[in-house]
Parts: sequence; structure tokens; C-alpha cells
Amino acid sequence: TFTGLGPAEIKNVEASIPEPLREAWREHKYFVRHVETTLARSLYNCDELAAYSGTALAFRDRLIIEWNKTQQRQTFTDQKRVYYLSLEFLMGRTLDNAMLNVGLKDVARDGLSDLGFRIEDVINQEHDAALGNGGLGRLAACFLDSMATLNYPAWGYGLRYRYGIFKQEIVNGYQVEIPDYWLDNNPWEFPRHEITVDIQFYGNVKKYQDENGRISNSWEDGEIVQAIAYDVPIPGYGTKTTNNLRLWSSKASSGEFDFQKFNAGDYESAVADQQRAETISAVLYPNDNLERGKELRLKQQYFWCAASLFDIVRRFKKTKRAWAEFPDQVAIQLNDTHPTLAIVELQRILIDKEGLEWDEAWNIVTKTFGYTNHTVLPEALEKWSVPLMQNLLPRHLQIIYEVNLFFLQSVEKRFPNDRDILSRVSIIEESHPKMVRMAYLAIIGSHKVNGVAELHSDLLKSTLFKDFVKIYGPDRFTNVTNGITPRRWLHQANPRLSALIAEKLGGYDFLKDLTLLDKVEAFVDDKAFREEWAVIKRENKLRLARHIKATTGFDVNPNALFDVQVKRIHEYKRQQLNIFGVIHRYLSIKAMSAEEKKKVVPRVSIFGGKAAPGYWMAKTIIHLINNVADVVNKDPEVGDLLKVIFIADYNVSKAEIICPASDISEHISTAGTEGSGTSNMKFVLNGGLIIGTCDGANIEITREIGEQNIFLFGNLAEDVEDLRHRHFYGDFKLDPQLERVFDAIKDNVFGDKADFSALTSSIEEHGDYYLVSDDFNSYITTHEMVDEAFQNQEEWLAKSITSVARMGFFSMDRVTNEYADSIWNVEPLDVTD
Ligand code: KOT
Repeated sequence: TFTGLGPAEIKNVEASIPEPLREAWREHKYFVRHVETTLARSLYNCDELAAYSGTALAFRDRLIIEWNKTQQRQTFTDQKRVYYLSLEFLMGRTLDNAMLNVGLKDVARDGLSDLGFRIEDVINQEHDAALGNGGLGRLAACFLDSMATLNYPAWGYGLRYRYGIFKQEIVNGYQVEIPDYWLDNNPWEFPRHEITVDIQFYGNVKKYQDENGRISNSWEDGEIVQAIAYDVPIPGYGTKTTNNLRLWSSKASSGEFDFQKFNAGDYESAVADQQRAETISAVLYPNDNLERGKELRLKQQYFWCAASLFDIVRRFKKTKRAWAEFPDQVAIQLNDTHPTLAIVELQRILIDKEGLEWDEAWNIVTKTFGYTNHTVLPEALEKWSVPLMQNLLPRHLQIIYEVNLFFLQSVEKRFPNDRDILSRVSIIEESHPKMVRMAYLAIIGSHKVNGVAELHSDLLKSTLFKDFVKIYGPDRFTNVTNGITPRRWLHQANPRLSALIAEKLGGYDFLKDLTLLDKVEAFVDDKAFREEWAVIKRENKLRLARHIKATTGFDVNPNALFDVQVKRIHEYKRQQLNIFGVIHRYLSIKAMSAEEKKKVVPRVSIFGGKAAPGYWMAKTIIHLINNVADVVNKDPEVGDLLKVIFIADYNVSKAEIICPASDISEHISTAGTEGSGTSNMKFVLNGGLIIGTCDGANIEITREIGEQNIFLFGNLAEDVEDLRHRHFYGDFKLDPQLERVFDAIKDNVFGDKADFSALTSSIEEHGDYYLVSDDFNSYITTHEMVDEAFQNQEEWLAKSITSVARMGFFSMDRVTNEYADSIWNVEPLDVTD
């Protein structure tokens, strides 16, 4: 029976807890008090949900104390703070993380067990906080964890969506979306009803002469929506720092407007106004790597930016410093272009409200902001229609035009002979309707722009933002390769592996300095260590097998090679390549003699991921995966040699079960399309090998762990454009092995072929934009190498151990320190009292 707590952890984390406090916890004092008073339940009437609430509240009390102290200390020392603006924070569950940070998990486990509960079941009661789509939102959550752990004075700002990313069910092979109402009994948020900001929309701009005779602009009329702050404590690991995540919720303002309607007896329309206001923070847009230009989305963006900026400026003004000092006190990081209006809003506050001159204000603005680009996919690049913005944010549009004018004037001066450059770099695209290019605005309004992996940052400089490199020079553009927090993605998700490593390294220091993992390599030939490593992987596979049995009813063989692809479903991520590969394997097995079958390495192909509700092709891919699973899993000729599983509703807490259980995982995007990818890092850190293309962070993972420890295949980014060009001019021949797969689909082997014709024809007839056919042969061959390698378990194990030992670079702590040094210019606030 494994507890997840090694002796080393008890030494490190628990040592700081005074004995009387431990004693009080042992006697269930805090738990019982919360169950009996806060929840008004008796211990005899305490179910698992109440046990969860009681435990969460007891741990929350501990967090709050450090949280308050941290905030006081940050206000008192008044040094530069970082504000991380993100429309998405994919936090997952909090209780386990809180236990890890507070350090009383062992006592809680015993206490709950005294009362007849298993701590795992209690932890499982919690709803995931799923305020994000995928990698971008999860990166924001990892940032918060690292910033607190490294003692940076940092706040996150986001939206408090009533509905997070939808829950996914699979019905007859199709994705069905269920609303995710997650807010009931959420003990981790604190409403701050006293912290409100009035946010204006629509209206018009009037010019007037101020008392100094200066012509100024004033934004008048329109409607007001109120922003209310909800705060979430963000504890660091092994530190007292507990930072703040502030999420804004929208509400109708109780201004005159409403009263007039009430007085006129127009109750219904007053309620409708109320609902319209609340709609702003009602739901997370469920699109990953796609922007669709909906007015409500723009409203969300402005609402959140304006509330956050008001809050930040209010905090700064309390210090009574001169405006020129603003960038010495405030660094704002834009998580993609979604918060770009914050740039315009700060300029508006400084010139319209605070009376600064344009140049002085703009100088402050550009020193304050940094912009992170996460994707080069054209469909994800934000553009807003000028008429839409004119109507919703008339003053902001004026400011954008002015920023553009000054910018273009400076470009013209520098490049007088380049006629085309002005239209290429203009913030305004001269289309019908005209569009505001948010990425260009973000570049022009920031002092640093970064990509999220080396290849991605290089591509930004050589393609999308090429002209801006010419204009500003290369120094404005930089790379910070993504990372993941080892607290959640190693220690929490894989406590036993973490404990084994801690045992060898003499403690858990590696959770704060992941480069210490390199010491693990010394044990790669240690027999007992290797055996334990293998046992842990097996246990983790069994845990996933139990989850699969419970959720799908299928039995999977834990000795089989677990092959996993879990991420958002997108054509560029190429789950279609994977499922075509599975069909190829299936057809090959069916054609084998009994003798040949004996040589086959049994496989379980595991898929998981959500499709954007309006993304038809992605939904078709999910449908095909489920139909293939249906046929393969009940084919007696195949038996245990191949199973196909689609895990519904992939989310953070499922990732915590899936990542430690993979033998191999797939990161197979068309070269040049994936910004970074971060699940690749999670899988390798948990001792899984990966098959991947030369894309995103796969390239740097290869550099770190060595190319003998990774299975790379496929065309390179530099060849993609040429291949697409050739396809376009008819130079395309379907790979013969893929043709056999398509023939089976067209023979209705996996259900009605008509259901999948869009998928096959996108490859055969419409140019194969994602190069599925071009990479198919290389993909299949590489999977054969995977099978062969898996048969040599001793070597496989060596690859697994070596890779983990070399993953130190991908800690989010390294990432956070790089941002702090090269973009934010902030120092940690020392908290050793
Ligand atoms: C774009 C528009 C809307 C919603 C999400 C996006 C988005 C997500 N753009 N890039 N991402 C992913 O960000 C991750 C974190 O940097 C990367 O690892 C991943 O490659 C991006 O696809």
C-alpha cells in the first residue's frame, strides 16, 4: 500500500509545522469545526462531499494567513510587481496542491482515514477549475505556481467565467457538450464586493478644452457594466509567499439608467439589462487556436482589461509616485493578444484622465508591457473589425489610429524608399471591412515580444513579424521556451516516482531546482532502482487501466504498450494521422498468420481531447476514433494485440492520471505549426518516451535528452511551404499505405463512409494542407521502431530514466526567472522572516 509520502518529504515539508499544530490536526480539530459550524452538518451526517469541504476549509485557513501576510508585505515594501493578464487560467483542482504547500497531507490522510474516508476519494470530490482551453491556459496556471514559489510579487488577472470549458460526453461516437457550472461551493474564491469598477461601453467621444486650454477628449454616454473582484490565493511551494489571482465578474451597474426603467414600470427590460451585463463573464469561449471575431468576446476582453488596469493604476496612485515611475513599479505581461486593449486603455487613462502628454504617456506604456505570442496559425491571429470597435469602444479606436499614425510616420522616415512596407505593417488592414491587427498593436505597444519555443520564435522573426524586426531591430524579439511546474506534474501526479527520486537525491530539493534531476542519471544502472522505476510505471498503468474500465467498460492489458495522444483536437495536431496509423496497424494484424501475430507487440492506443463545438473537422476526427475503437475492440482476430480507447472529457485532473501511465505519447503536429506544446514535457518528466515531429519544444527536448531517447519522424518545417506549393499545383500522390487505410474507410469498415468523406478528401483532393500523406510512411516506420525498442525492456528503461534526469531545463521556474530577468526586470521579495 503506497501512501505517496516518502520519509524525505516528511523531513522537508513537514519539519516546519510546529508539534501543537500537528496535534490539533491529528485530533481533527479544524476539520470538525468546519463540518459542524461552517457547513452546519454533524459528523454522523458527513458524506464525502462534506469531508472534502471540511478538509478544504481547514487547509484554506492556513493559506489565508500567509496570503494576508504576503499582500501586506508586498504593499509595505512597494517594489515592482508583475501582472499576468490572461483570459484563461486552467487551474485544475486545488486541494491536493494546497496540502502539498501547507505540508499537512500526512496528518490529513490519517485524520480522514480515522473517520472512514480515503483521502484520494475526498480529493476527487473537487470540481476542476477549467477556465481555459488547453496549453495557453495551463501555462498561465503554471506561471502562477512558479511566481509564488520563487517569491515574485505577482498577480494574475482574469475573468471569473460562470461556465468554464464544456464537459465532453461521447454519445454514439459523437462529442456532446455539457455546460460546466463549476462555482457551487467553491471554497477557493473570495468575493470582494467592495472592490468594483464601472466599465463603459458604446457612447461617443466629445472634444473639450480643459482648464489649461488644452484640447482633450472625453468618452461619454453609452452603458455601464460593473466589474466585481473575486480573489483566489496562490500559494508557493516551500515558501510563505501566497500571491493573488483576481478574477472579474460582471454585473449590471445600479446606476440611474436602471432606476429610470424601474420607475417607468419597465421591470422586464430592467431585468433583461441585468442579464445582458452578466452575460459578459458568463462563458469561456471554447476555441483553442481560433479567433472568430464575436462582439461578446471583444466585450469580455475590454471589460477585463479595463477593470484590471483601473485596479493596477489605483494601486500605483496610492504610492503617490510620479507617473514616470510607473514602469519601475509595474510590469504587465500579455498572454497572447487577448489583452492587447490594455495597452490602449493605459494610454487612454494617462492622456484623457491624468492629463499626460501623448509622448510621455506612450513612453510609459511601452516600457510597461510585454507580449507573448503563442501561435503562428493564421486562423488564431486576432483581428477586430473597425466598425465593431468604432461602435463598442469609440475612444479606443481613435487612440489606435493615432498610435498607428505616429508609428507609420516613423517607419516612413526610416524606409523612405519602401512603398509597400507601410501597408504591410499598418495596424489597420485595408480590407472590407477594415480590421485592427491586434498582434501588430501588441508589438508596437510593448518593449519585448517573445515566442514560446526556439523554432517558434525563429519563425516569428523570419515570417509573421519580419518587418517589425527590420523596424525595431532584433532585440525587441526574444525566445522563452515554455515549461511546466514539477510540483503538480511530477510530485502530485506521480508521488511515488517523486518519492523514489527524493530517496536517491536525499530530499525533495529537486522540486525547487529541477536541474538537480541530473543526479538521477548516476542510478541508471542501479538494479534495485531500475526495478522500482519499472514497478512505478506499471502501477501508474494499472491506475489508468482502472480509470478506463470504470469510464468505458473496456479492459486493457497493462503489459501492452500504452500509446497516448491527449490534447485539443485540431487538424494541425494531426490526431487523424494517429488514427490512420491505428487503422493501418489493425489491417496489418488482420492480414497476419497466427505465427506472425505472436511477434506483435500488444498496444493500447489512447486518445483524449475536446473539439471546439463549431469545428466540424475536429468533431469528425473524434467520430472516426470512436468508430475505429468500436470495430477494433470487439474484433476477436485482434484480441489483446490492439485496443483503441477514447477517454472522454480530458482535463487537468485526468492528465494527472494519464501522463504518468504512458509508455509513449504522440506530439505529431505538422512541422512549424505547434508553438511549443507542453504535454510533451509532462510525459517525458513522468518517464514516458515520445514520438514526435521536429516541431515546437520537441526540438529542445531532443537537444536536452539526446536523440537516441526520442522517436522523431516527418518532414521539417523548412520543407513545408514547398510541399504545400507542390500539392497546390497538382503534384500529389497519396501514400500507398494510407491508400489502403482510406480503402477500408470507403468500404464502410468503420461505419458509413459518408461520415468521413470530408476528412479523406481534405487529403486526397484538397491539397493535404497538414501533410498527413507526406509524413505517413515515416510515421509508420517510426512506430515499427517503437515496437522494436519496447521489446528490449532493459534499454527502454534506460531511455526512460536518462530522459527524466535530463528534463531540468523544462521547469516553469527556469521560464519564470527568464521572464523576470529579460522582460519584467523584477526581483523576488525575500520572505525569510
Ligand atoms: C489562441 C487563440 C485562442 C485560444 C488559444 C490560443 C492559443 C493556444 N494559441 N497558442 N496556444 C498554445 O499555447 C501553448 C502555450 O504556449 C503552446 O504550448 C501551444 O503550442 C499553443 O498552441
